Amino acid sequence: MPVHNTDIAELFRKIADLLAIEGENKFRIRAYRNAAQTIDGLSKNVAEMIDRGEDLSKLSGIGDDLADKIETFVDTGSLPQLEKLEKKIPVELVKLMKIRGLGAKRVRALYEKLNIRSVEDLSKAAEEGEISNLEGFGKKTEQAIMDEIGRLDTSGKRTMIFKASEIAHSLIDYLEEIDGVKELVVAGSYRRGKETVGDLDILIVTKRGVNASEHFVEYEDIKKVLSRGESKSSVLLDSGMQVDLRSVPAVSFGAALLYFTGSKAHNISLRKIAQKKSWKVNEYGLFDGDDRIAGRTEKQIYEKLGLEHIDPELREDRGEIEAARKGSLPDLITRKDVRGDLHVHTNRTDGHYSLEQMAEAAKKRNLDYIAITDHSKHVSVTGGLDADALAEQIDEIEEKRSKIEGIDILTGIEVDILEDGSLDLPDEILKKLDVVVCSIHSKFGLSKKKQTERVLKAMDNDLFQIFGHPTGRMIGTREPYDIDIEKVLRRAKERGCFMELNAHPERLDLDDAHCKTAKDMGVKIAISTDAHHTDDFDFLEYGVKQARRGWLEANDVINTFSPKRLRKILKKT
Ligand code: DGT
Ligand code: CA
Ligand code: CA
Ligand code: ZN
Repeated sequence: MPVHNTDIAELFRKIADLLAIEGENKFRIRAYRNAAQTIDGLSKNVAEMIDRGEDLSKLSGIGDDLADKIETFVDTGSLPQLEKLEKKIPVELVKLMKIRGLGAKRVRALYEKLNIRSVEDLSKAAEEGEISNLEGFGKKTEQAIMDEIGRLDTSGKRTMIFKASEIAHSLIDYLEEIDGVKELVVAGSYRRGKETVGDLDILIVTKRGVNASEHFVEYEDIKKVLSRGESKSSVLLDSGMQVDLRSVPAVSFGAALLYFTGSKAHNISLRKIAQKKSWKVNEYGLFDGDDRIAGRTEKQIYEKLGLEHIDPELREDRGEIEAARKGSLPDLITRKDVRGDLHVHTNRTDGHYSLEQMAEAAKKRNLDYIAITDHSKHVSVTGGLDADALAEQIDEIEEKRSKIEGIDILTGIEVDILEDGSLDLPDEILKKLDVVVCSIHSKFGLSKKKQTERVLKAMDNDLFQIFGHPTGRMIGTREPYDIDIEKVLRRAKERGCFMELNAHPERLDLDDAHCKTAKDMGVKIAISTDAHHTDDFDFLEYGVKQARRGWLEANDVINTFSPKRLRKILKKT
């Protein structure tokens, strides 16, 4: 197994934590933490640097001693020093240090006085009121610990956006019943359209005298109320998702929305701009001394800071602030710009509906065209089509095309890219199609070099149009295969190929960062649903969100084009 930089950084953090619990001197502890930070920030793989004989002790914060330790760890997968520490101190204690409000000293006191070794021990002791009896801990600390444990329950577990969206919609419907609601918005990563969401951050503005919290904590899907108060309450839902509800006054609504939408990095950059003008920005407003100079809307605040309004999906501190200052923000694609879907399956392979049913469903979603792209024979479990079966399907489409009104049906295939980079069907049949999506469905384990070459070679075929779900990842369940996307993008640019942004919420592949890279390199994207079911066309919403996070405009996305323009750019020969 290759050692990743994150493994080494984590190792050093663990040692630092254990040393802290042991009561080691703070300089030694800091040395490990600094080293972890250095390694986290490196753009090169440390194990590979060792292979090349590079001197690690040249890195900032890494002396000879730590350089030796890294080599030992990379060579053997363990470190004697860590093993020794682990014998003295239960490693689970390190987890306790992650609980906000518990430093090394307190963790040690809890261990020595109450024999608390794990989060479970801690939770039990807190509930039984043992902690508030300890010297240096009070009732308040005990309550804070209980709240944090509730939070810990859910941390690490992220919810996919479509699930989060379902949860958020029901909750919003429920909260809208409150009398006197003036504003109700889900902020946080959800509003930024991230592919997964940690928790939901809801903001509410109501008429004076309304206590929204009271209603909130009565929601039926609540497993546990973590805290309740008039301005802020937190609950844990049965689904495991945490929700924070904050009541804010209308004069601060824009400021609160900006603050709780984040991202944190974006907020920090805004704060710096305010500071340069000797102003202060927080969740209550933008202040010049004690004067609130903006706060009601986000736009006001951006304006005062000399910035154009920035769409939530861009707020990741990836250059959007600079662009907003210069007036060069992208005009982000919207769902309305999307006119067609270029990756659709039918019951000829593993889809569940007929061509007509899929066409009807697409029409209902205001699409002007779809391409039927069933699997090719290599994916035999789906009943993938061979050349004859595909020829039959082409005939079927041509025959039915005139009968299905109001939507244009393109012929197509999702053809497998075989291990040697050839396509699973002969050129003669591929040539007859409007749309050729090429995908990998086998041999995910190839080395990065081989996997990349497989795709580059496939792109040499003039009939290769769109690279389907380019990294093969499934969020939370399957890592992407090892592939050099930048190389692939460069070849796509040279060869006039397009990249898919597969809108299936478990894929969202390409991801946001790769979409931006593609755009910067001048490679266009197809946002496709990979629909197997009539409802799947609704996935377009998530694809568009991801595209917006990747700075894409309508013109960067080929399925915003008219059928005529699309047919023209798809033809290379
Ligand atoms: P998540 O829930 O993990 O998917 O991600 P977010 O972005 O929703 O983060 P969350 O729920 O911890 O906080 C919501 C927003 O509140 C976050 O995007 C920015 C803001 N925020 C939270 N903590 C801080 C902080 O320490 N400093 C600043 N400047 N902003 C913060
Ligand atoms: Ca959140
Ligand atoms: Ca939150
Ligand atoms: Zn596929």
